[in-house]
Formats: sequence, structure tokens, C-alpha cells
Amino acid sequence: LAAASGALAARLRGAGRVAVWATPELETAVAVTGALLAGVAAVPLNPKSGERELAPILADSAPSLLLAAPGAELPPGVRDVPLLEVDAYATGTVPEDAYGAYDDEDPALVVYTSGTTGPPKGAVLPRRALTTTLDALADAWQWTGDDVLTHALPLFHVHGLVLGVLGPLRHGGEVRHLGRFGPEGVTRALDSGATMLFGVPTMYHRLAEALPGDLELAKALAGARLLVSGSAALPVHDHERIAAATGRRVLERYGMTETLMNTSVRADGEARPGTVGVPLPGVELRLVEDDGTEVTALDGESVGEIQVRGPNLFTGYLNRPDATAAAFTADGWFRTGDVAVREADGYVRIVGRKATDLVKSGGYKIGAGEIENALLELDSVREAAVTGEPDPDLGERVVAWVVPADPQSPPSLEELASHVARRLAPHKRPRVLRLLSALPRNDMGKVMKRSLGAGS
Ligand code: MCA
Ligand code: AMP
Repeated sequence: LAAASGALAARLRGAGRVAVWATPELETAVAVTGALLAGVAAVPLNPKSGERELAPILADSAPSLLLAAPGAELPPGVRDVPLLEVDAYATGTVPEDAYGAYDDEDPALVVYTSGTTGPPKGAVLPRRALTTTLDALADAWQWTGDDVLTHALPLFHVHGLVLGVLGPLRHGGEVRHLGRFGPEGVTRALDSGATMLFGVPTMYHRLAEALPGDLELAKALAGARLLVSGSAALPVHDHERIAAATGRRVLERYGMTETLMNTSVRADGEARPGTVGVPLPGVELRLVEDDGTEVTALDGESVGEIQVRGPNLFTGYLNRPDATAAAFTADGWFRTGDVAVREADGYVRIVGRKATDLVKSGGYKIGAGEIENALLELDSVREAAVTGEPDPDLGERVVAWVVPADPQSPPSLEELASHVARRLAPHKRPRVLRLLSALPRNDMGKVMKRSLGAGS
């Protein structure tokens, strides 16, 4: 890896920002490591991005190069960016000054994340945020170079890329990416030396479903040192099913693209179902009511928005000072939008989310606004509202509420789903269609999503 990413780094010096076509392959790890060594910010792109999604990201981040595996199938939208094929077997050396030449505040990654409205925003993650969060996790999880991590997470988000690839590298360990998630791959990896498994709750749900008929999987999970879930809430039912079948409890940790990791159950702590543990070293966390009052009670009942402060935070949204300013309080706390209570021993329990315009499906954050805009492009759609509703597999599923242009021939779910999958990305497609004659609106004309069943 040092040889391959060292060779790449030599070509990237001074390149400005570079985009990475983040397929779940070796080349993505080499590309991101090479960019880090060259002191160049990397912008990981979802290789399943839709035609509408890539243009704003490329316009906003203005990469000077696109790094991709040889032979990658690139859509027309990215072909204007000069391509550099990554040679995962190149031989070079790590630039001599690589470990001392950069400022901790220099951007390492720009990760795009959906907001409630408009196109995704690029969260600028400085080098210091990455190192801080990974070192805090090493402390919480007793994560060392002896660990072998396995996972099947996408490499264009923080979970799979920062925790799942840069984590093992920072600690001098190993990662085995499964390429595609499935109980067989997980069993094989854990049986052949992997010590840790990272996944989103959908993956643990699928493991819980497979467990009753799969003794090999149960044995493999029982033998792991750590099973860690994050990106969304792990349902208590799945947590308990896995514990019952394997004797192992899944540890939950809570993070966000903008903040990296905030809390975790510690490896030597109690993995209490439905809780995300305690603040990680260096992270300040408070709960705040709508009127700004801090919730100090550790009673498991008093709710407030989670706000965090610490060296794990991003520096801001690229080219969006307005959105950056809105995300922080006057005294520098980041507003997560997540709503939680704290238990007597300080354990955080997330109970909901402030926004009704965000859906967490399969661990992906999806903005309702961008899907609504995509649906409104269809002639068959007069009005559209998007909400999330509970789903046993995905956590939440995307629901499209549509007022058809012609009630006699309304659009089909398939029509809407394939349009959204093409324009945005397949994981953003509606899974349910509900037809209405009008959307419920308040006096201001705003759609009342809570009366459509959205929100917690
Ligand atoms: C189905 N497919 C379609 C359509 N219908 N494609 C196009 N048009 C359609 N109409 C295809 C999909 O592309 C996919 O293809 C396959 O059908 C199945 O799709 P789907 O059911 O959507 O997903 P899945 O394959 O079952 O995925 C479940 C998953 C995935 C593996 C759990 O949701 C996932 O990887 N989630 C991880 C999200 C994540 O990493 N989030 C981290 C962000 P094909 O099978 O070929 O792909 S949060 C974060 O980073 C913070 C910091 C944190 O705290 O962690
Ligand atoms: P993203 O913006 O895609 O990075 O997603 C961050 C969001 O995922 C957080 O604001 C939470 O709503 C959610 N999240 C992450 N980890 C957990 C967890 N362990 N339990 C509940 N929600 C989580």
C-alpha cells in the first residue's frame, strides 16, 4: 500500500482537490491514501450516483482529477474531469516529508451529505478530525494493530471509508472488504481471522434473520472480538436476537458525517440495547431544549437535541458559509438534529430526529427535498411529498405521497422508483407510493409532513 499510494502521491502533489470514484475495491484505498500522503483533499463519489446528483457535486468541489480503478464504467457526467487511473500495484515511495508537511487543519476529505432541501452539501473534514476520531475509537474499543476488520460498507461515506479503511491503517491493522454484504461473506471472513465486524443496522438485521438456520454464522459471530453497529439505530429486537443466538452483544456507536464519531459503547462497557454509549474522549456533548435550555437530568426521560463540540468536528460545508453558520450555535456547538435522553450513568439513548425532511434508509441519509424535486420532473406528478416510515429491514423506507396530474392514470411506483434511481441514486428510490387528491398544507402553504405520519 505504501508503495502504491506513494507512487500516486508523487503525481498528486499540488493537484488541488481530487475526486475518487469510490468503488469497493483496492484502488479506492490507494487513491484516498495517496491523496492523504500528497496533502490533497479527496472527494469520494458514489459510483451509483444518478445523473442529476453528480453535476452539482463536481461543480461545487471542482476536482482537478478523477481517480478511478482501471476500466471503471464512468457515466457521461464525470467524463469532463481529467481521469487518472489508479495503479494499485505501482511501486513508489512515500514522500519523505509526508508525515510532517501538513497542517492538522488542512482538509483531508470532502464528504457530500444530504440536507433537507437542495443538493447535498460537502462536509470538509480536516486531517485532525480523522486522527482524533480514530484515536478515540482505538481507546473505546481497544482497537489495535492486531485487529483484522471486515465489512461490506460503501467507501464513499464516513462509516466505510474513515472507520472502515483509514481506521485499520491508522492502527496498523488489516481490513478485508467483502465487496458485497451477505451472511456467507461475513462467516468466511470471521472464520479466517477477522476480529471485528462493522455494519449498518440493516446488515445486522439480515444477520439476525439468517441466524436461526445458520449455525456457522452463529459460531463465526460468537468468535468475533467486536461487532459494531452504526449509522442508524439498531432495533432492540435485532440486538436481542443476535445476543440470544451468539452470546455476543453488538456495540453501538453514534456519529455523523459532519462530526465523525461522538459516542460509543466501550469495549469494556455494557452494550445496553437501544443506547449509543457515552461521549468519546475529547467530545463534549449536551442536550438542549428548543428554547435553548440545557437538559441536565440523567433520568432517561428528559429529551433534548444533541449538540457536540470537539476536535472530531468538520470545519464547515464547502462554499456554504450560510449552511455552516446555521449548523452551529453562537458558542460553537454543532446542532446534530438528533433528539436524545441520557440515562443515570450518562449513556445516551437517541429517541428521534428534529427534521421531518430527512429519511435514514439502510443507513443512508436521504433528503426529502431532492427526491420531491426529482418526482416533480415527471409529467404524471402534480404534487409530491416524501417522508420516511418504519421498515424492519431498512430502518426507514422512502414513501412518496403523490397528487397525480391525471387521477385517471396515476404514475406507478415502478415509474417513480426508476426515475429517482436514475436521476439520484438507487438507494433514494421510493419503496411505497401513496396517491392523494391533495397534500395537507398549513395556512402558509407548507406541507404538514407530520400529518402524513412523518417524524418520531
Ligand atoms: C433495485 N435496484 C435498483 C432498482 N431497484 N436499481 C435501479 N433502479 C431500481 N428501480 C438495485 C439496487 O441498485 C441494488 O443493486 C439492488 O437492487 C438492491 O438494492 P437495495 O435494496 O436498495 O439495497 P441493498 O443492496 O439491499 O442494500 C442494503 C445495504 C445498503 C447493503 C444495507 O443500504 C448499504 O450499503 N448501506 C450502507 C449505508 C452507509 O454506509 N451509510 C453510512 C452513512 P446492487 O445489488 O447491484 O447494488 S452514515 C455515516 O457515515 C455516519 C458517519 C455514521 O454514523 O456511520
Ligand atoms: P450521516 O449524516 O449520513 O452521516 O448520518 C448521521 C446520522 O445518522 C445521525 O445524525 C443520526 O441520526 C444517525 N445515526 C448514526 N449512528 C446512529 C446510531 N448508532 N443510532 C441512531 N442513529 C444514528
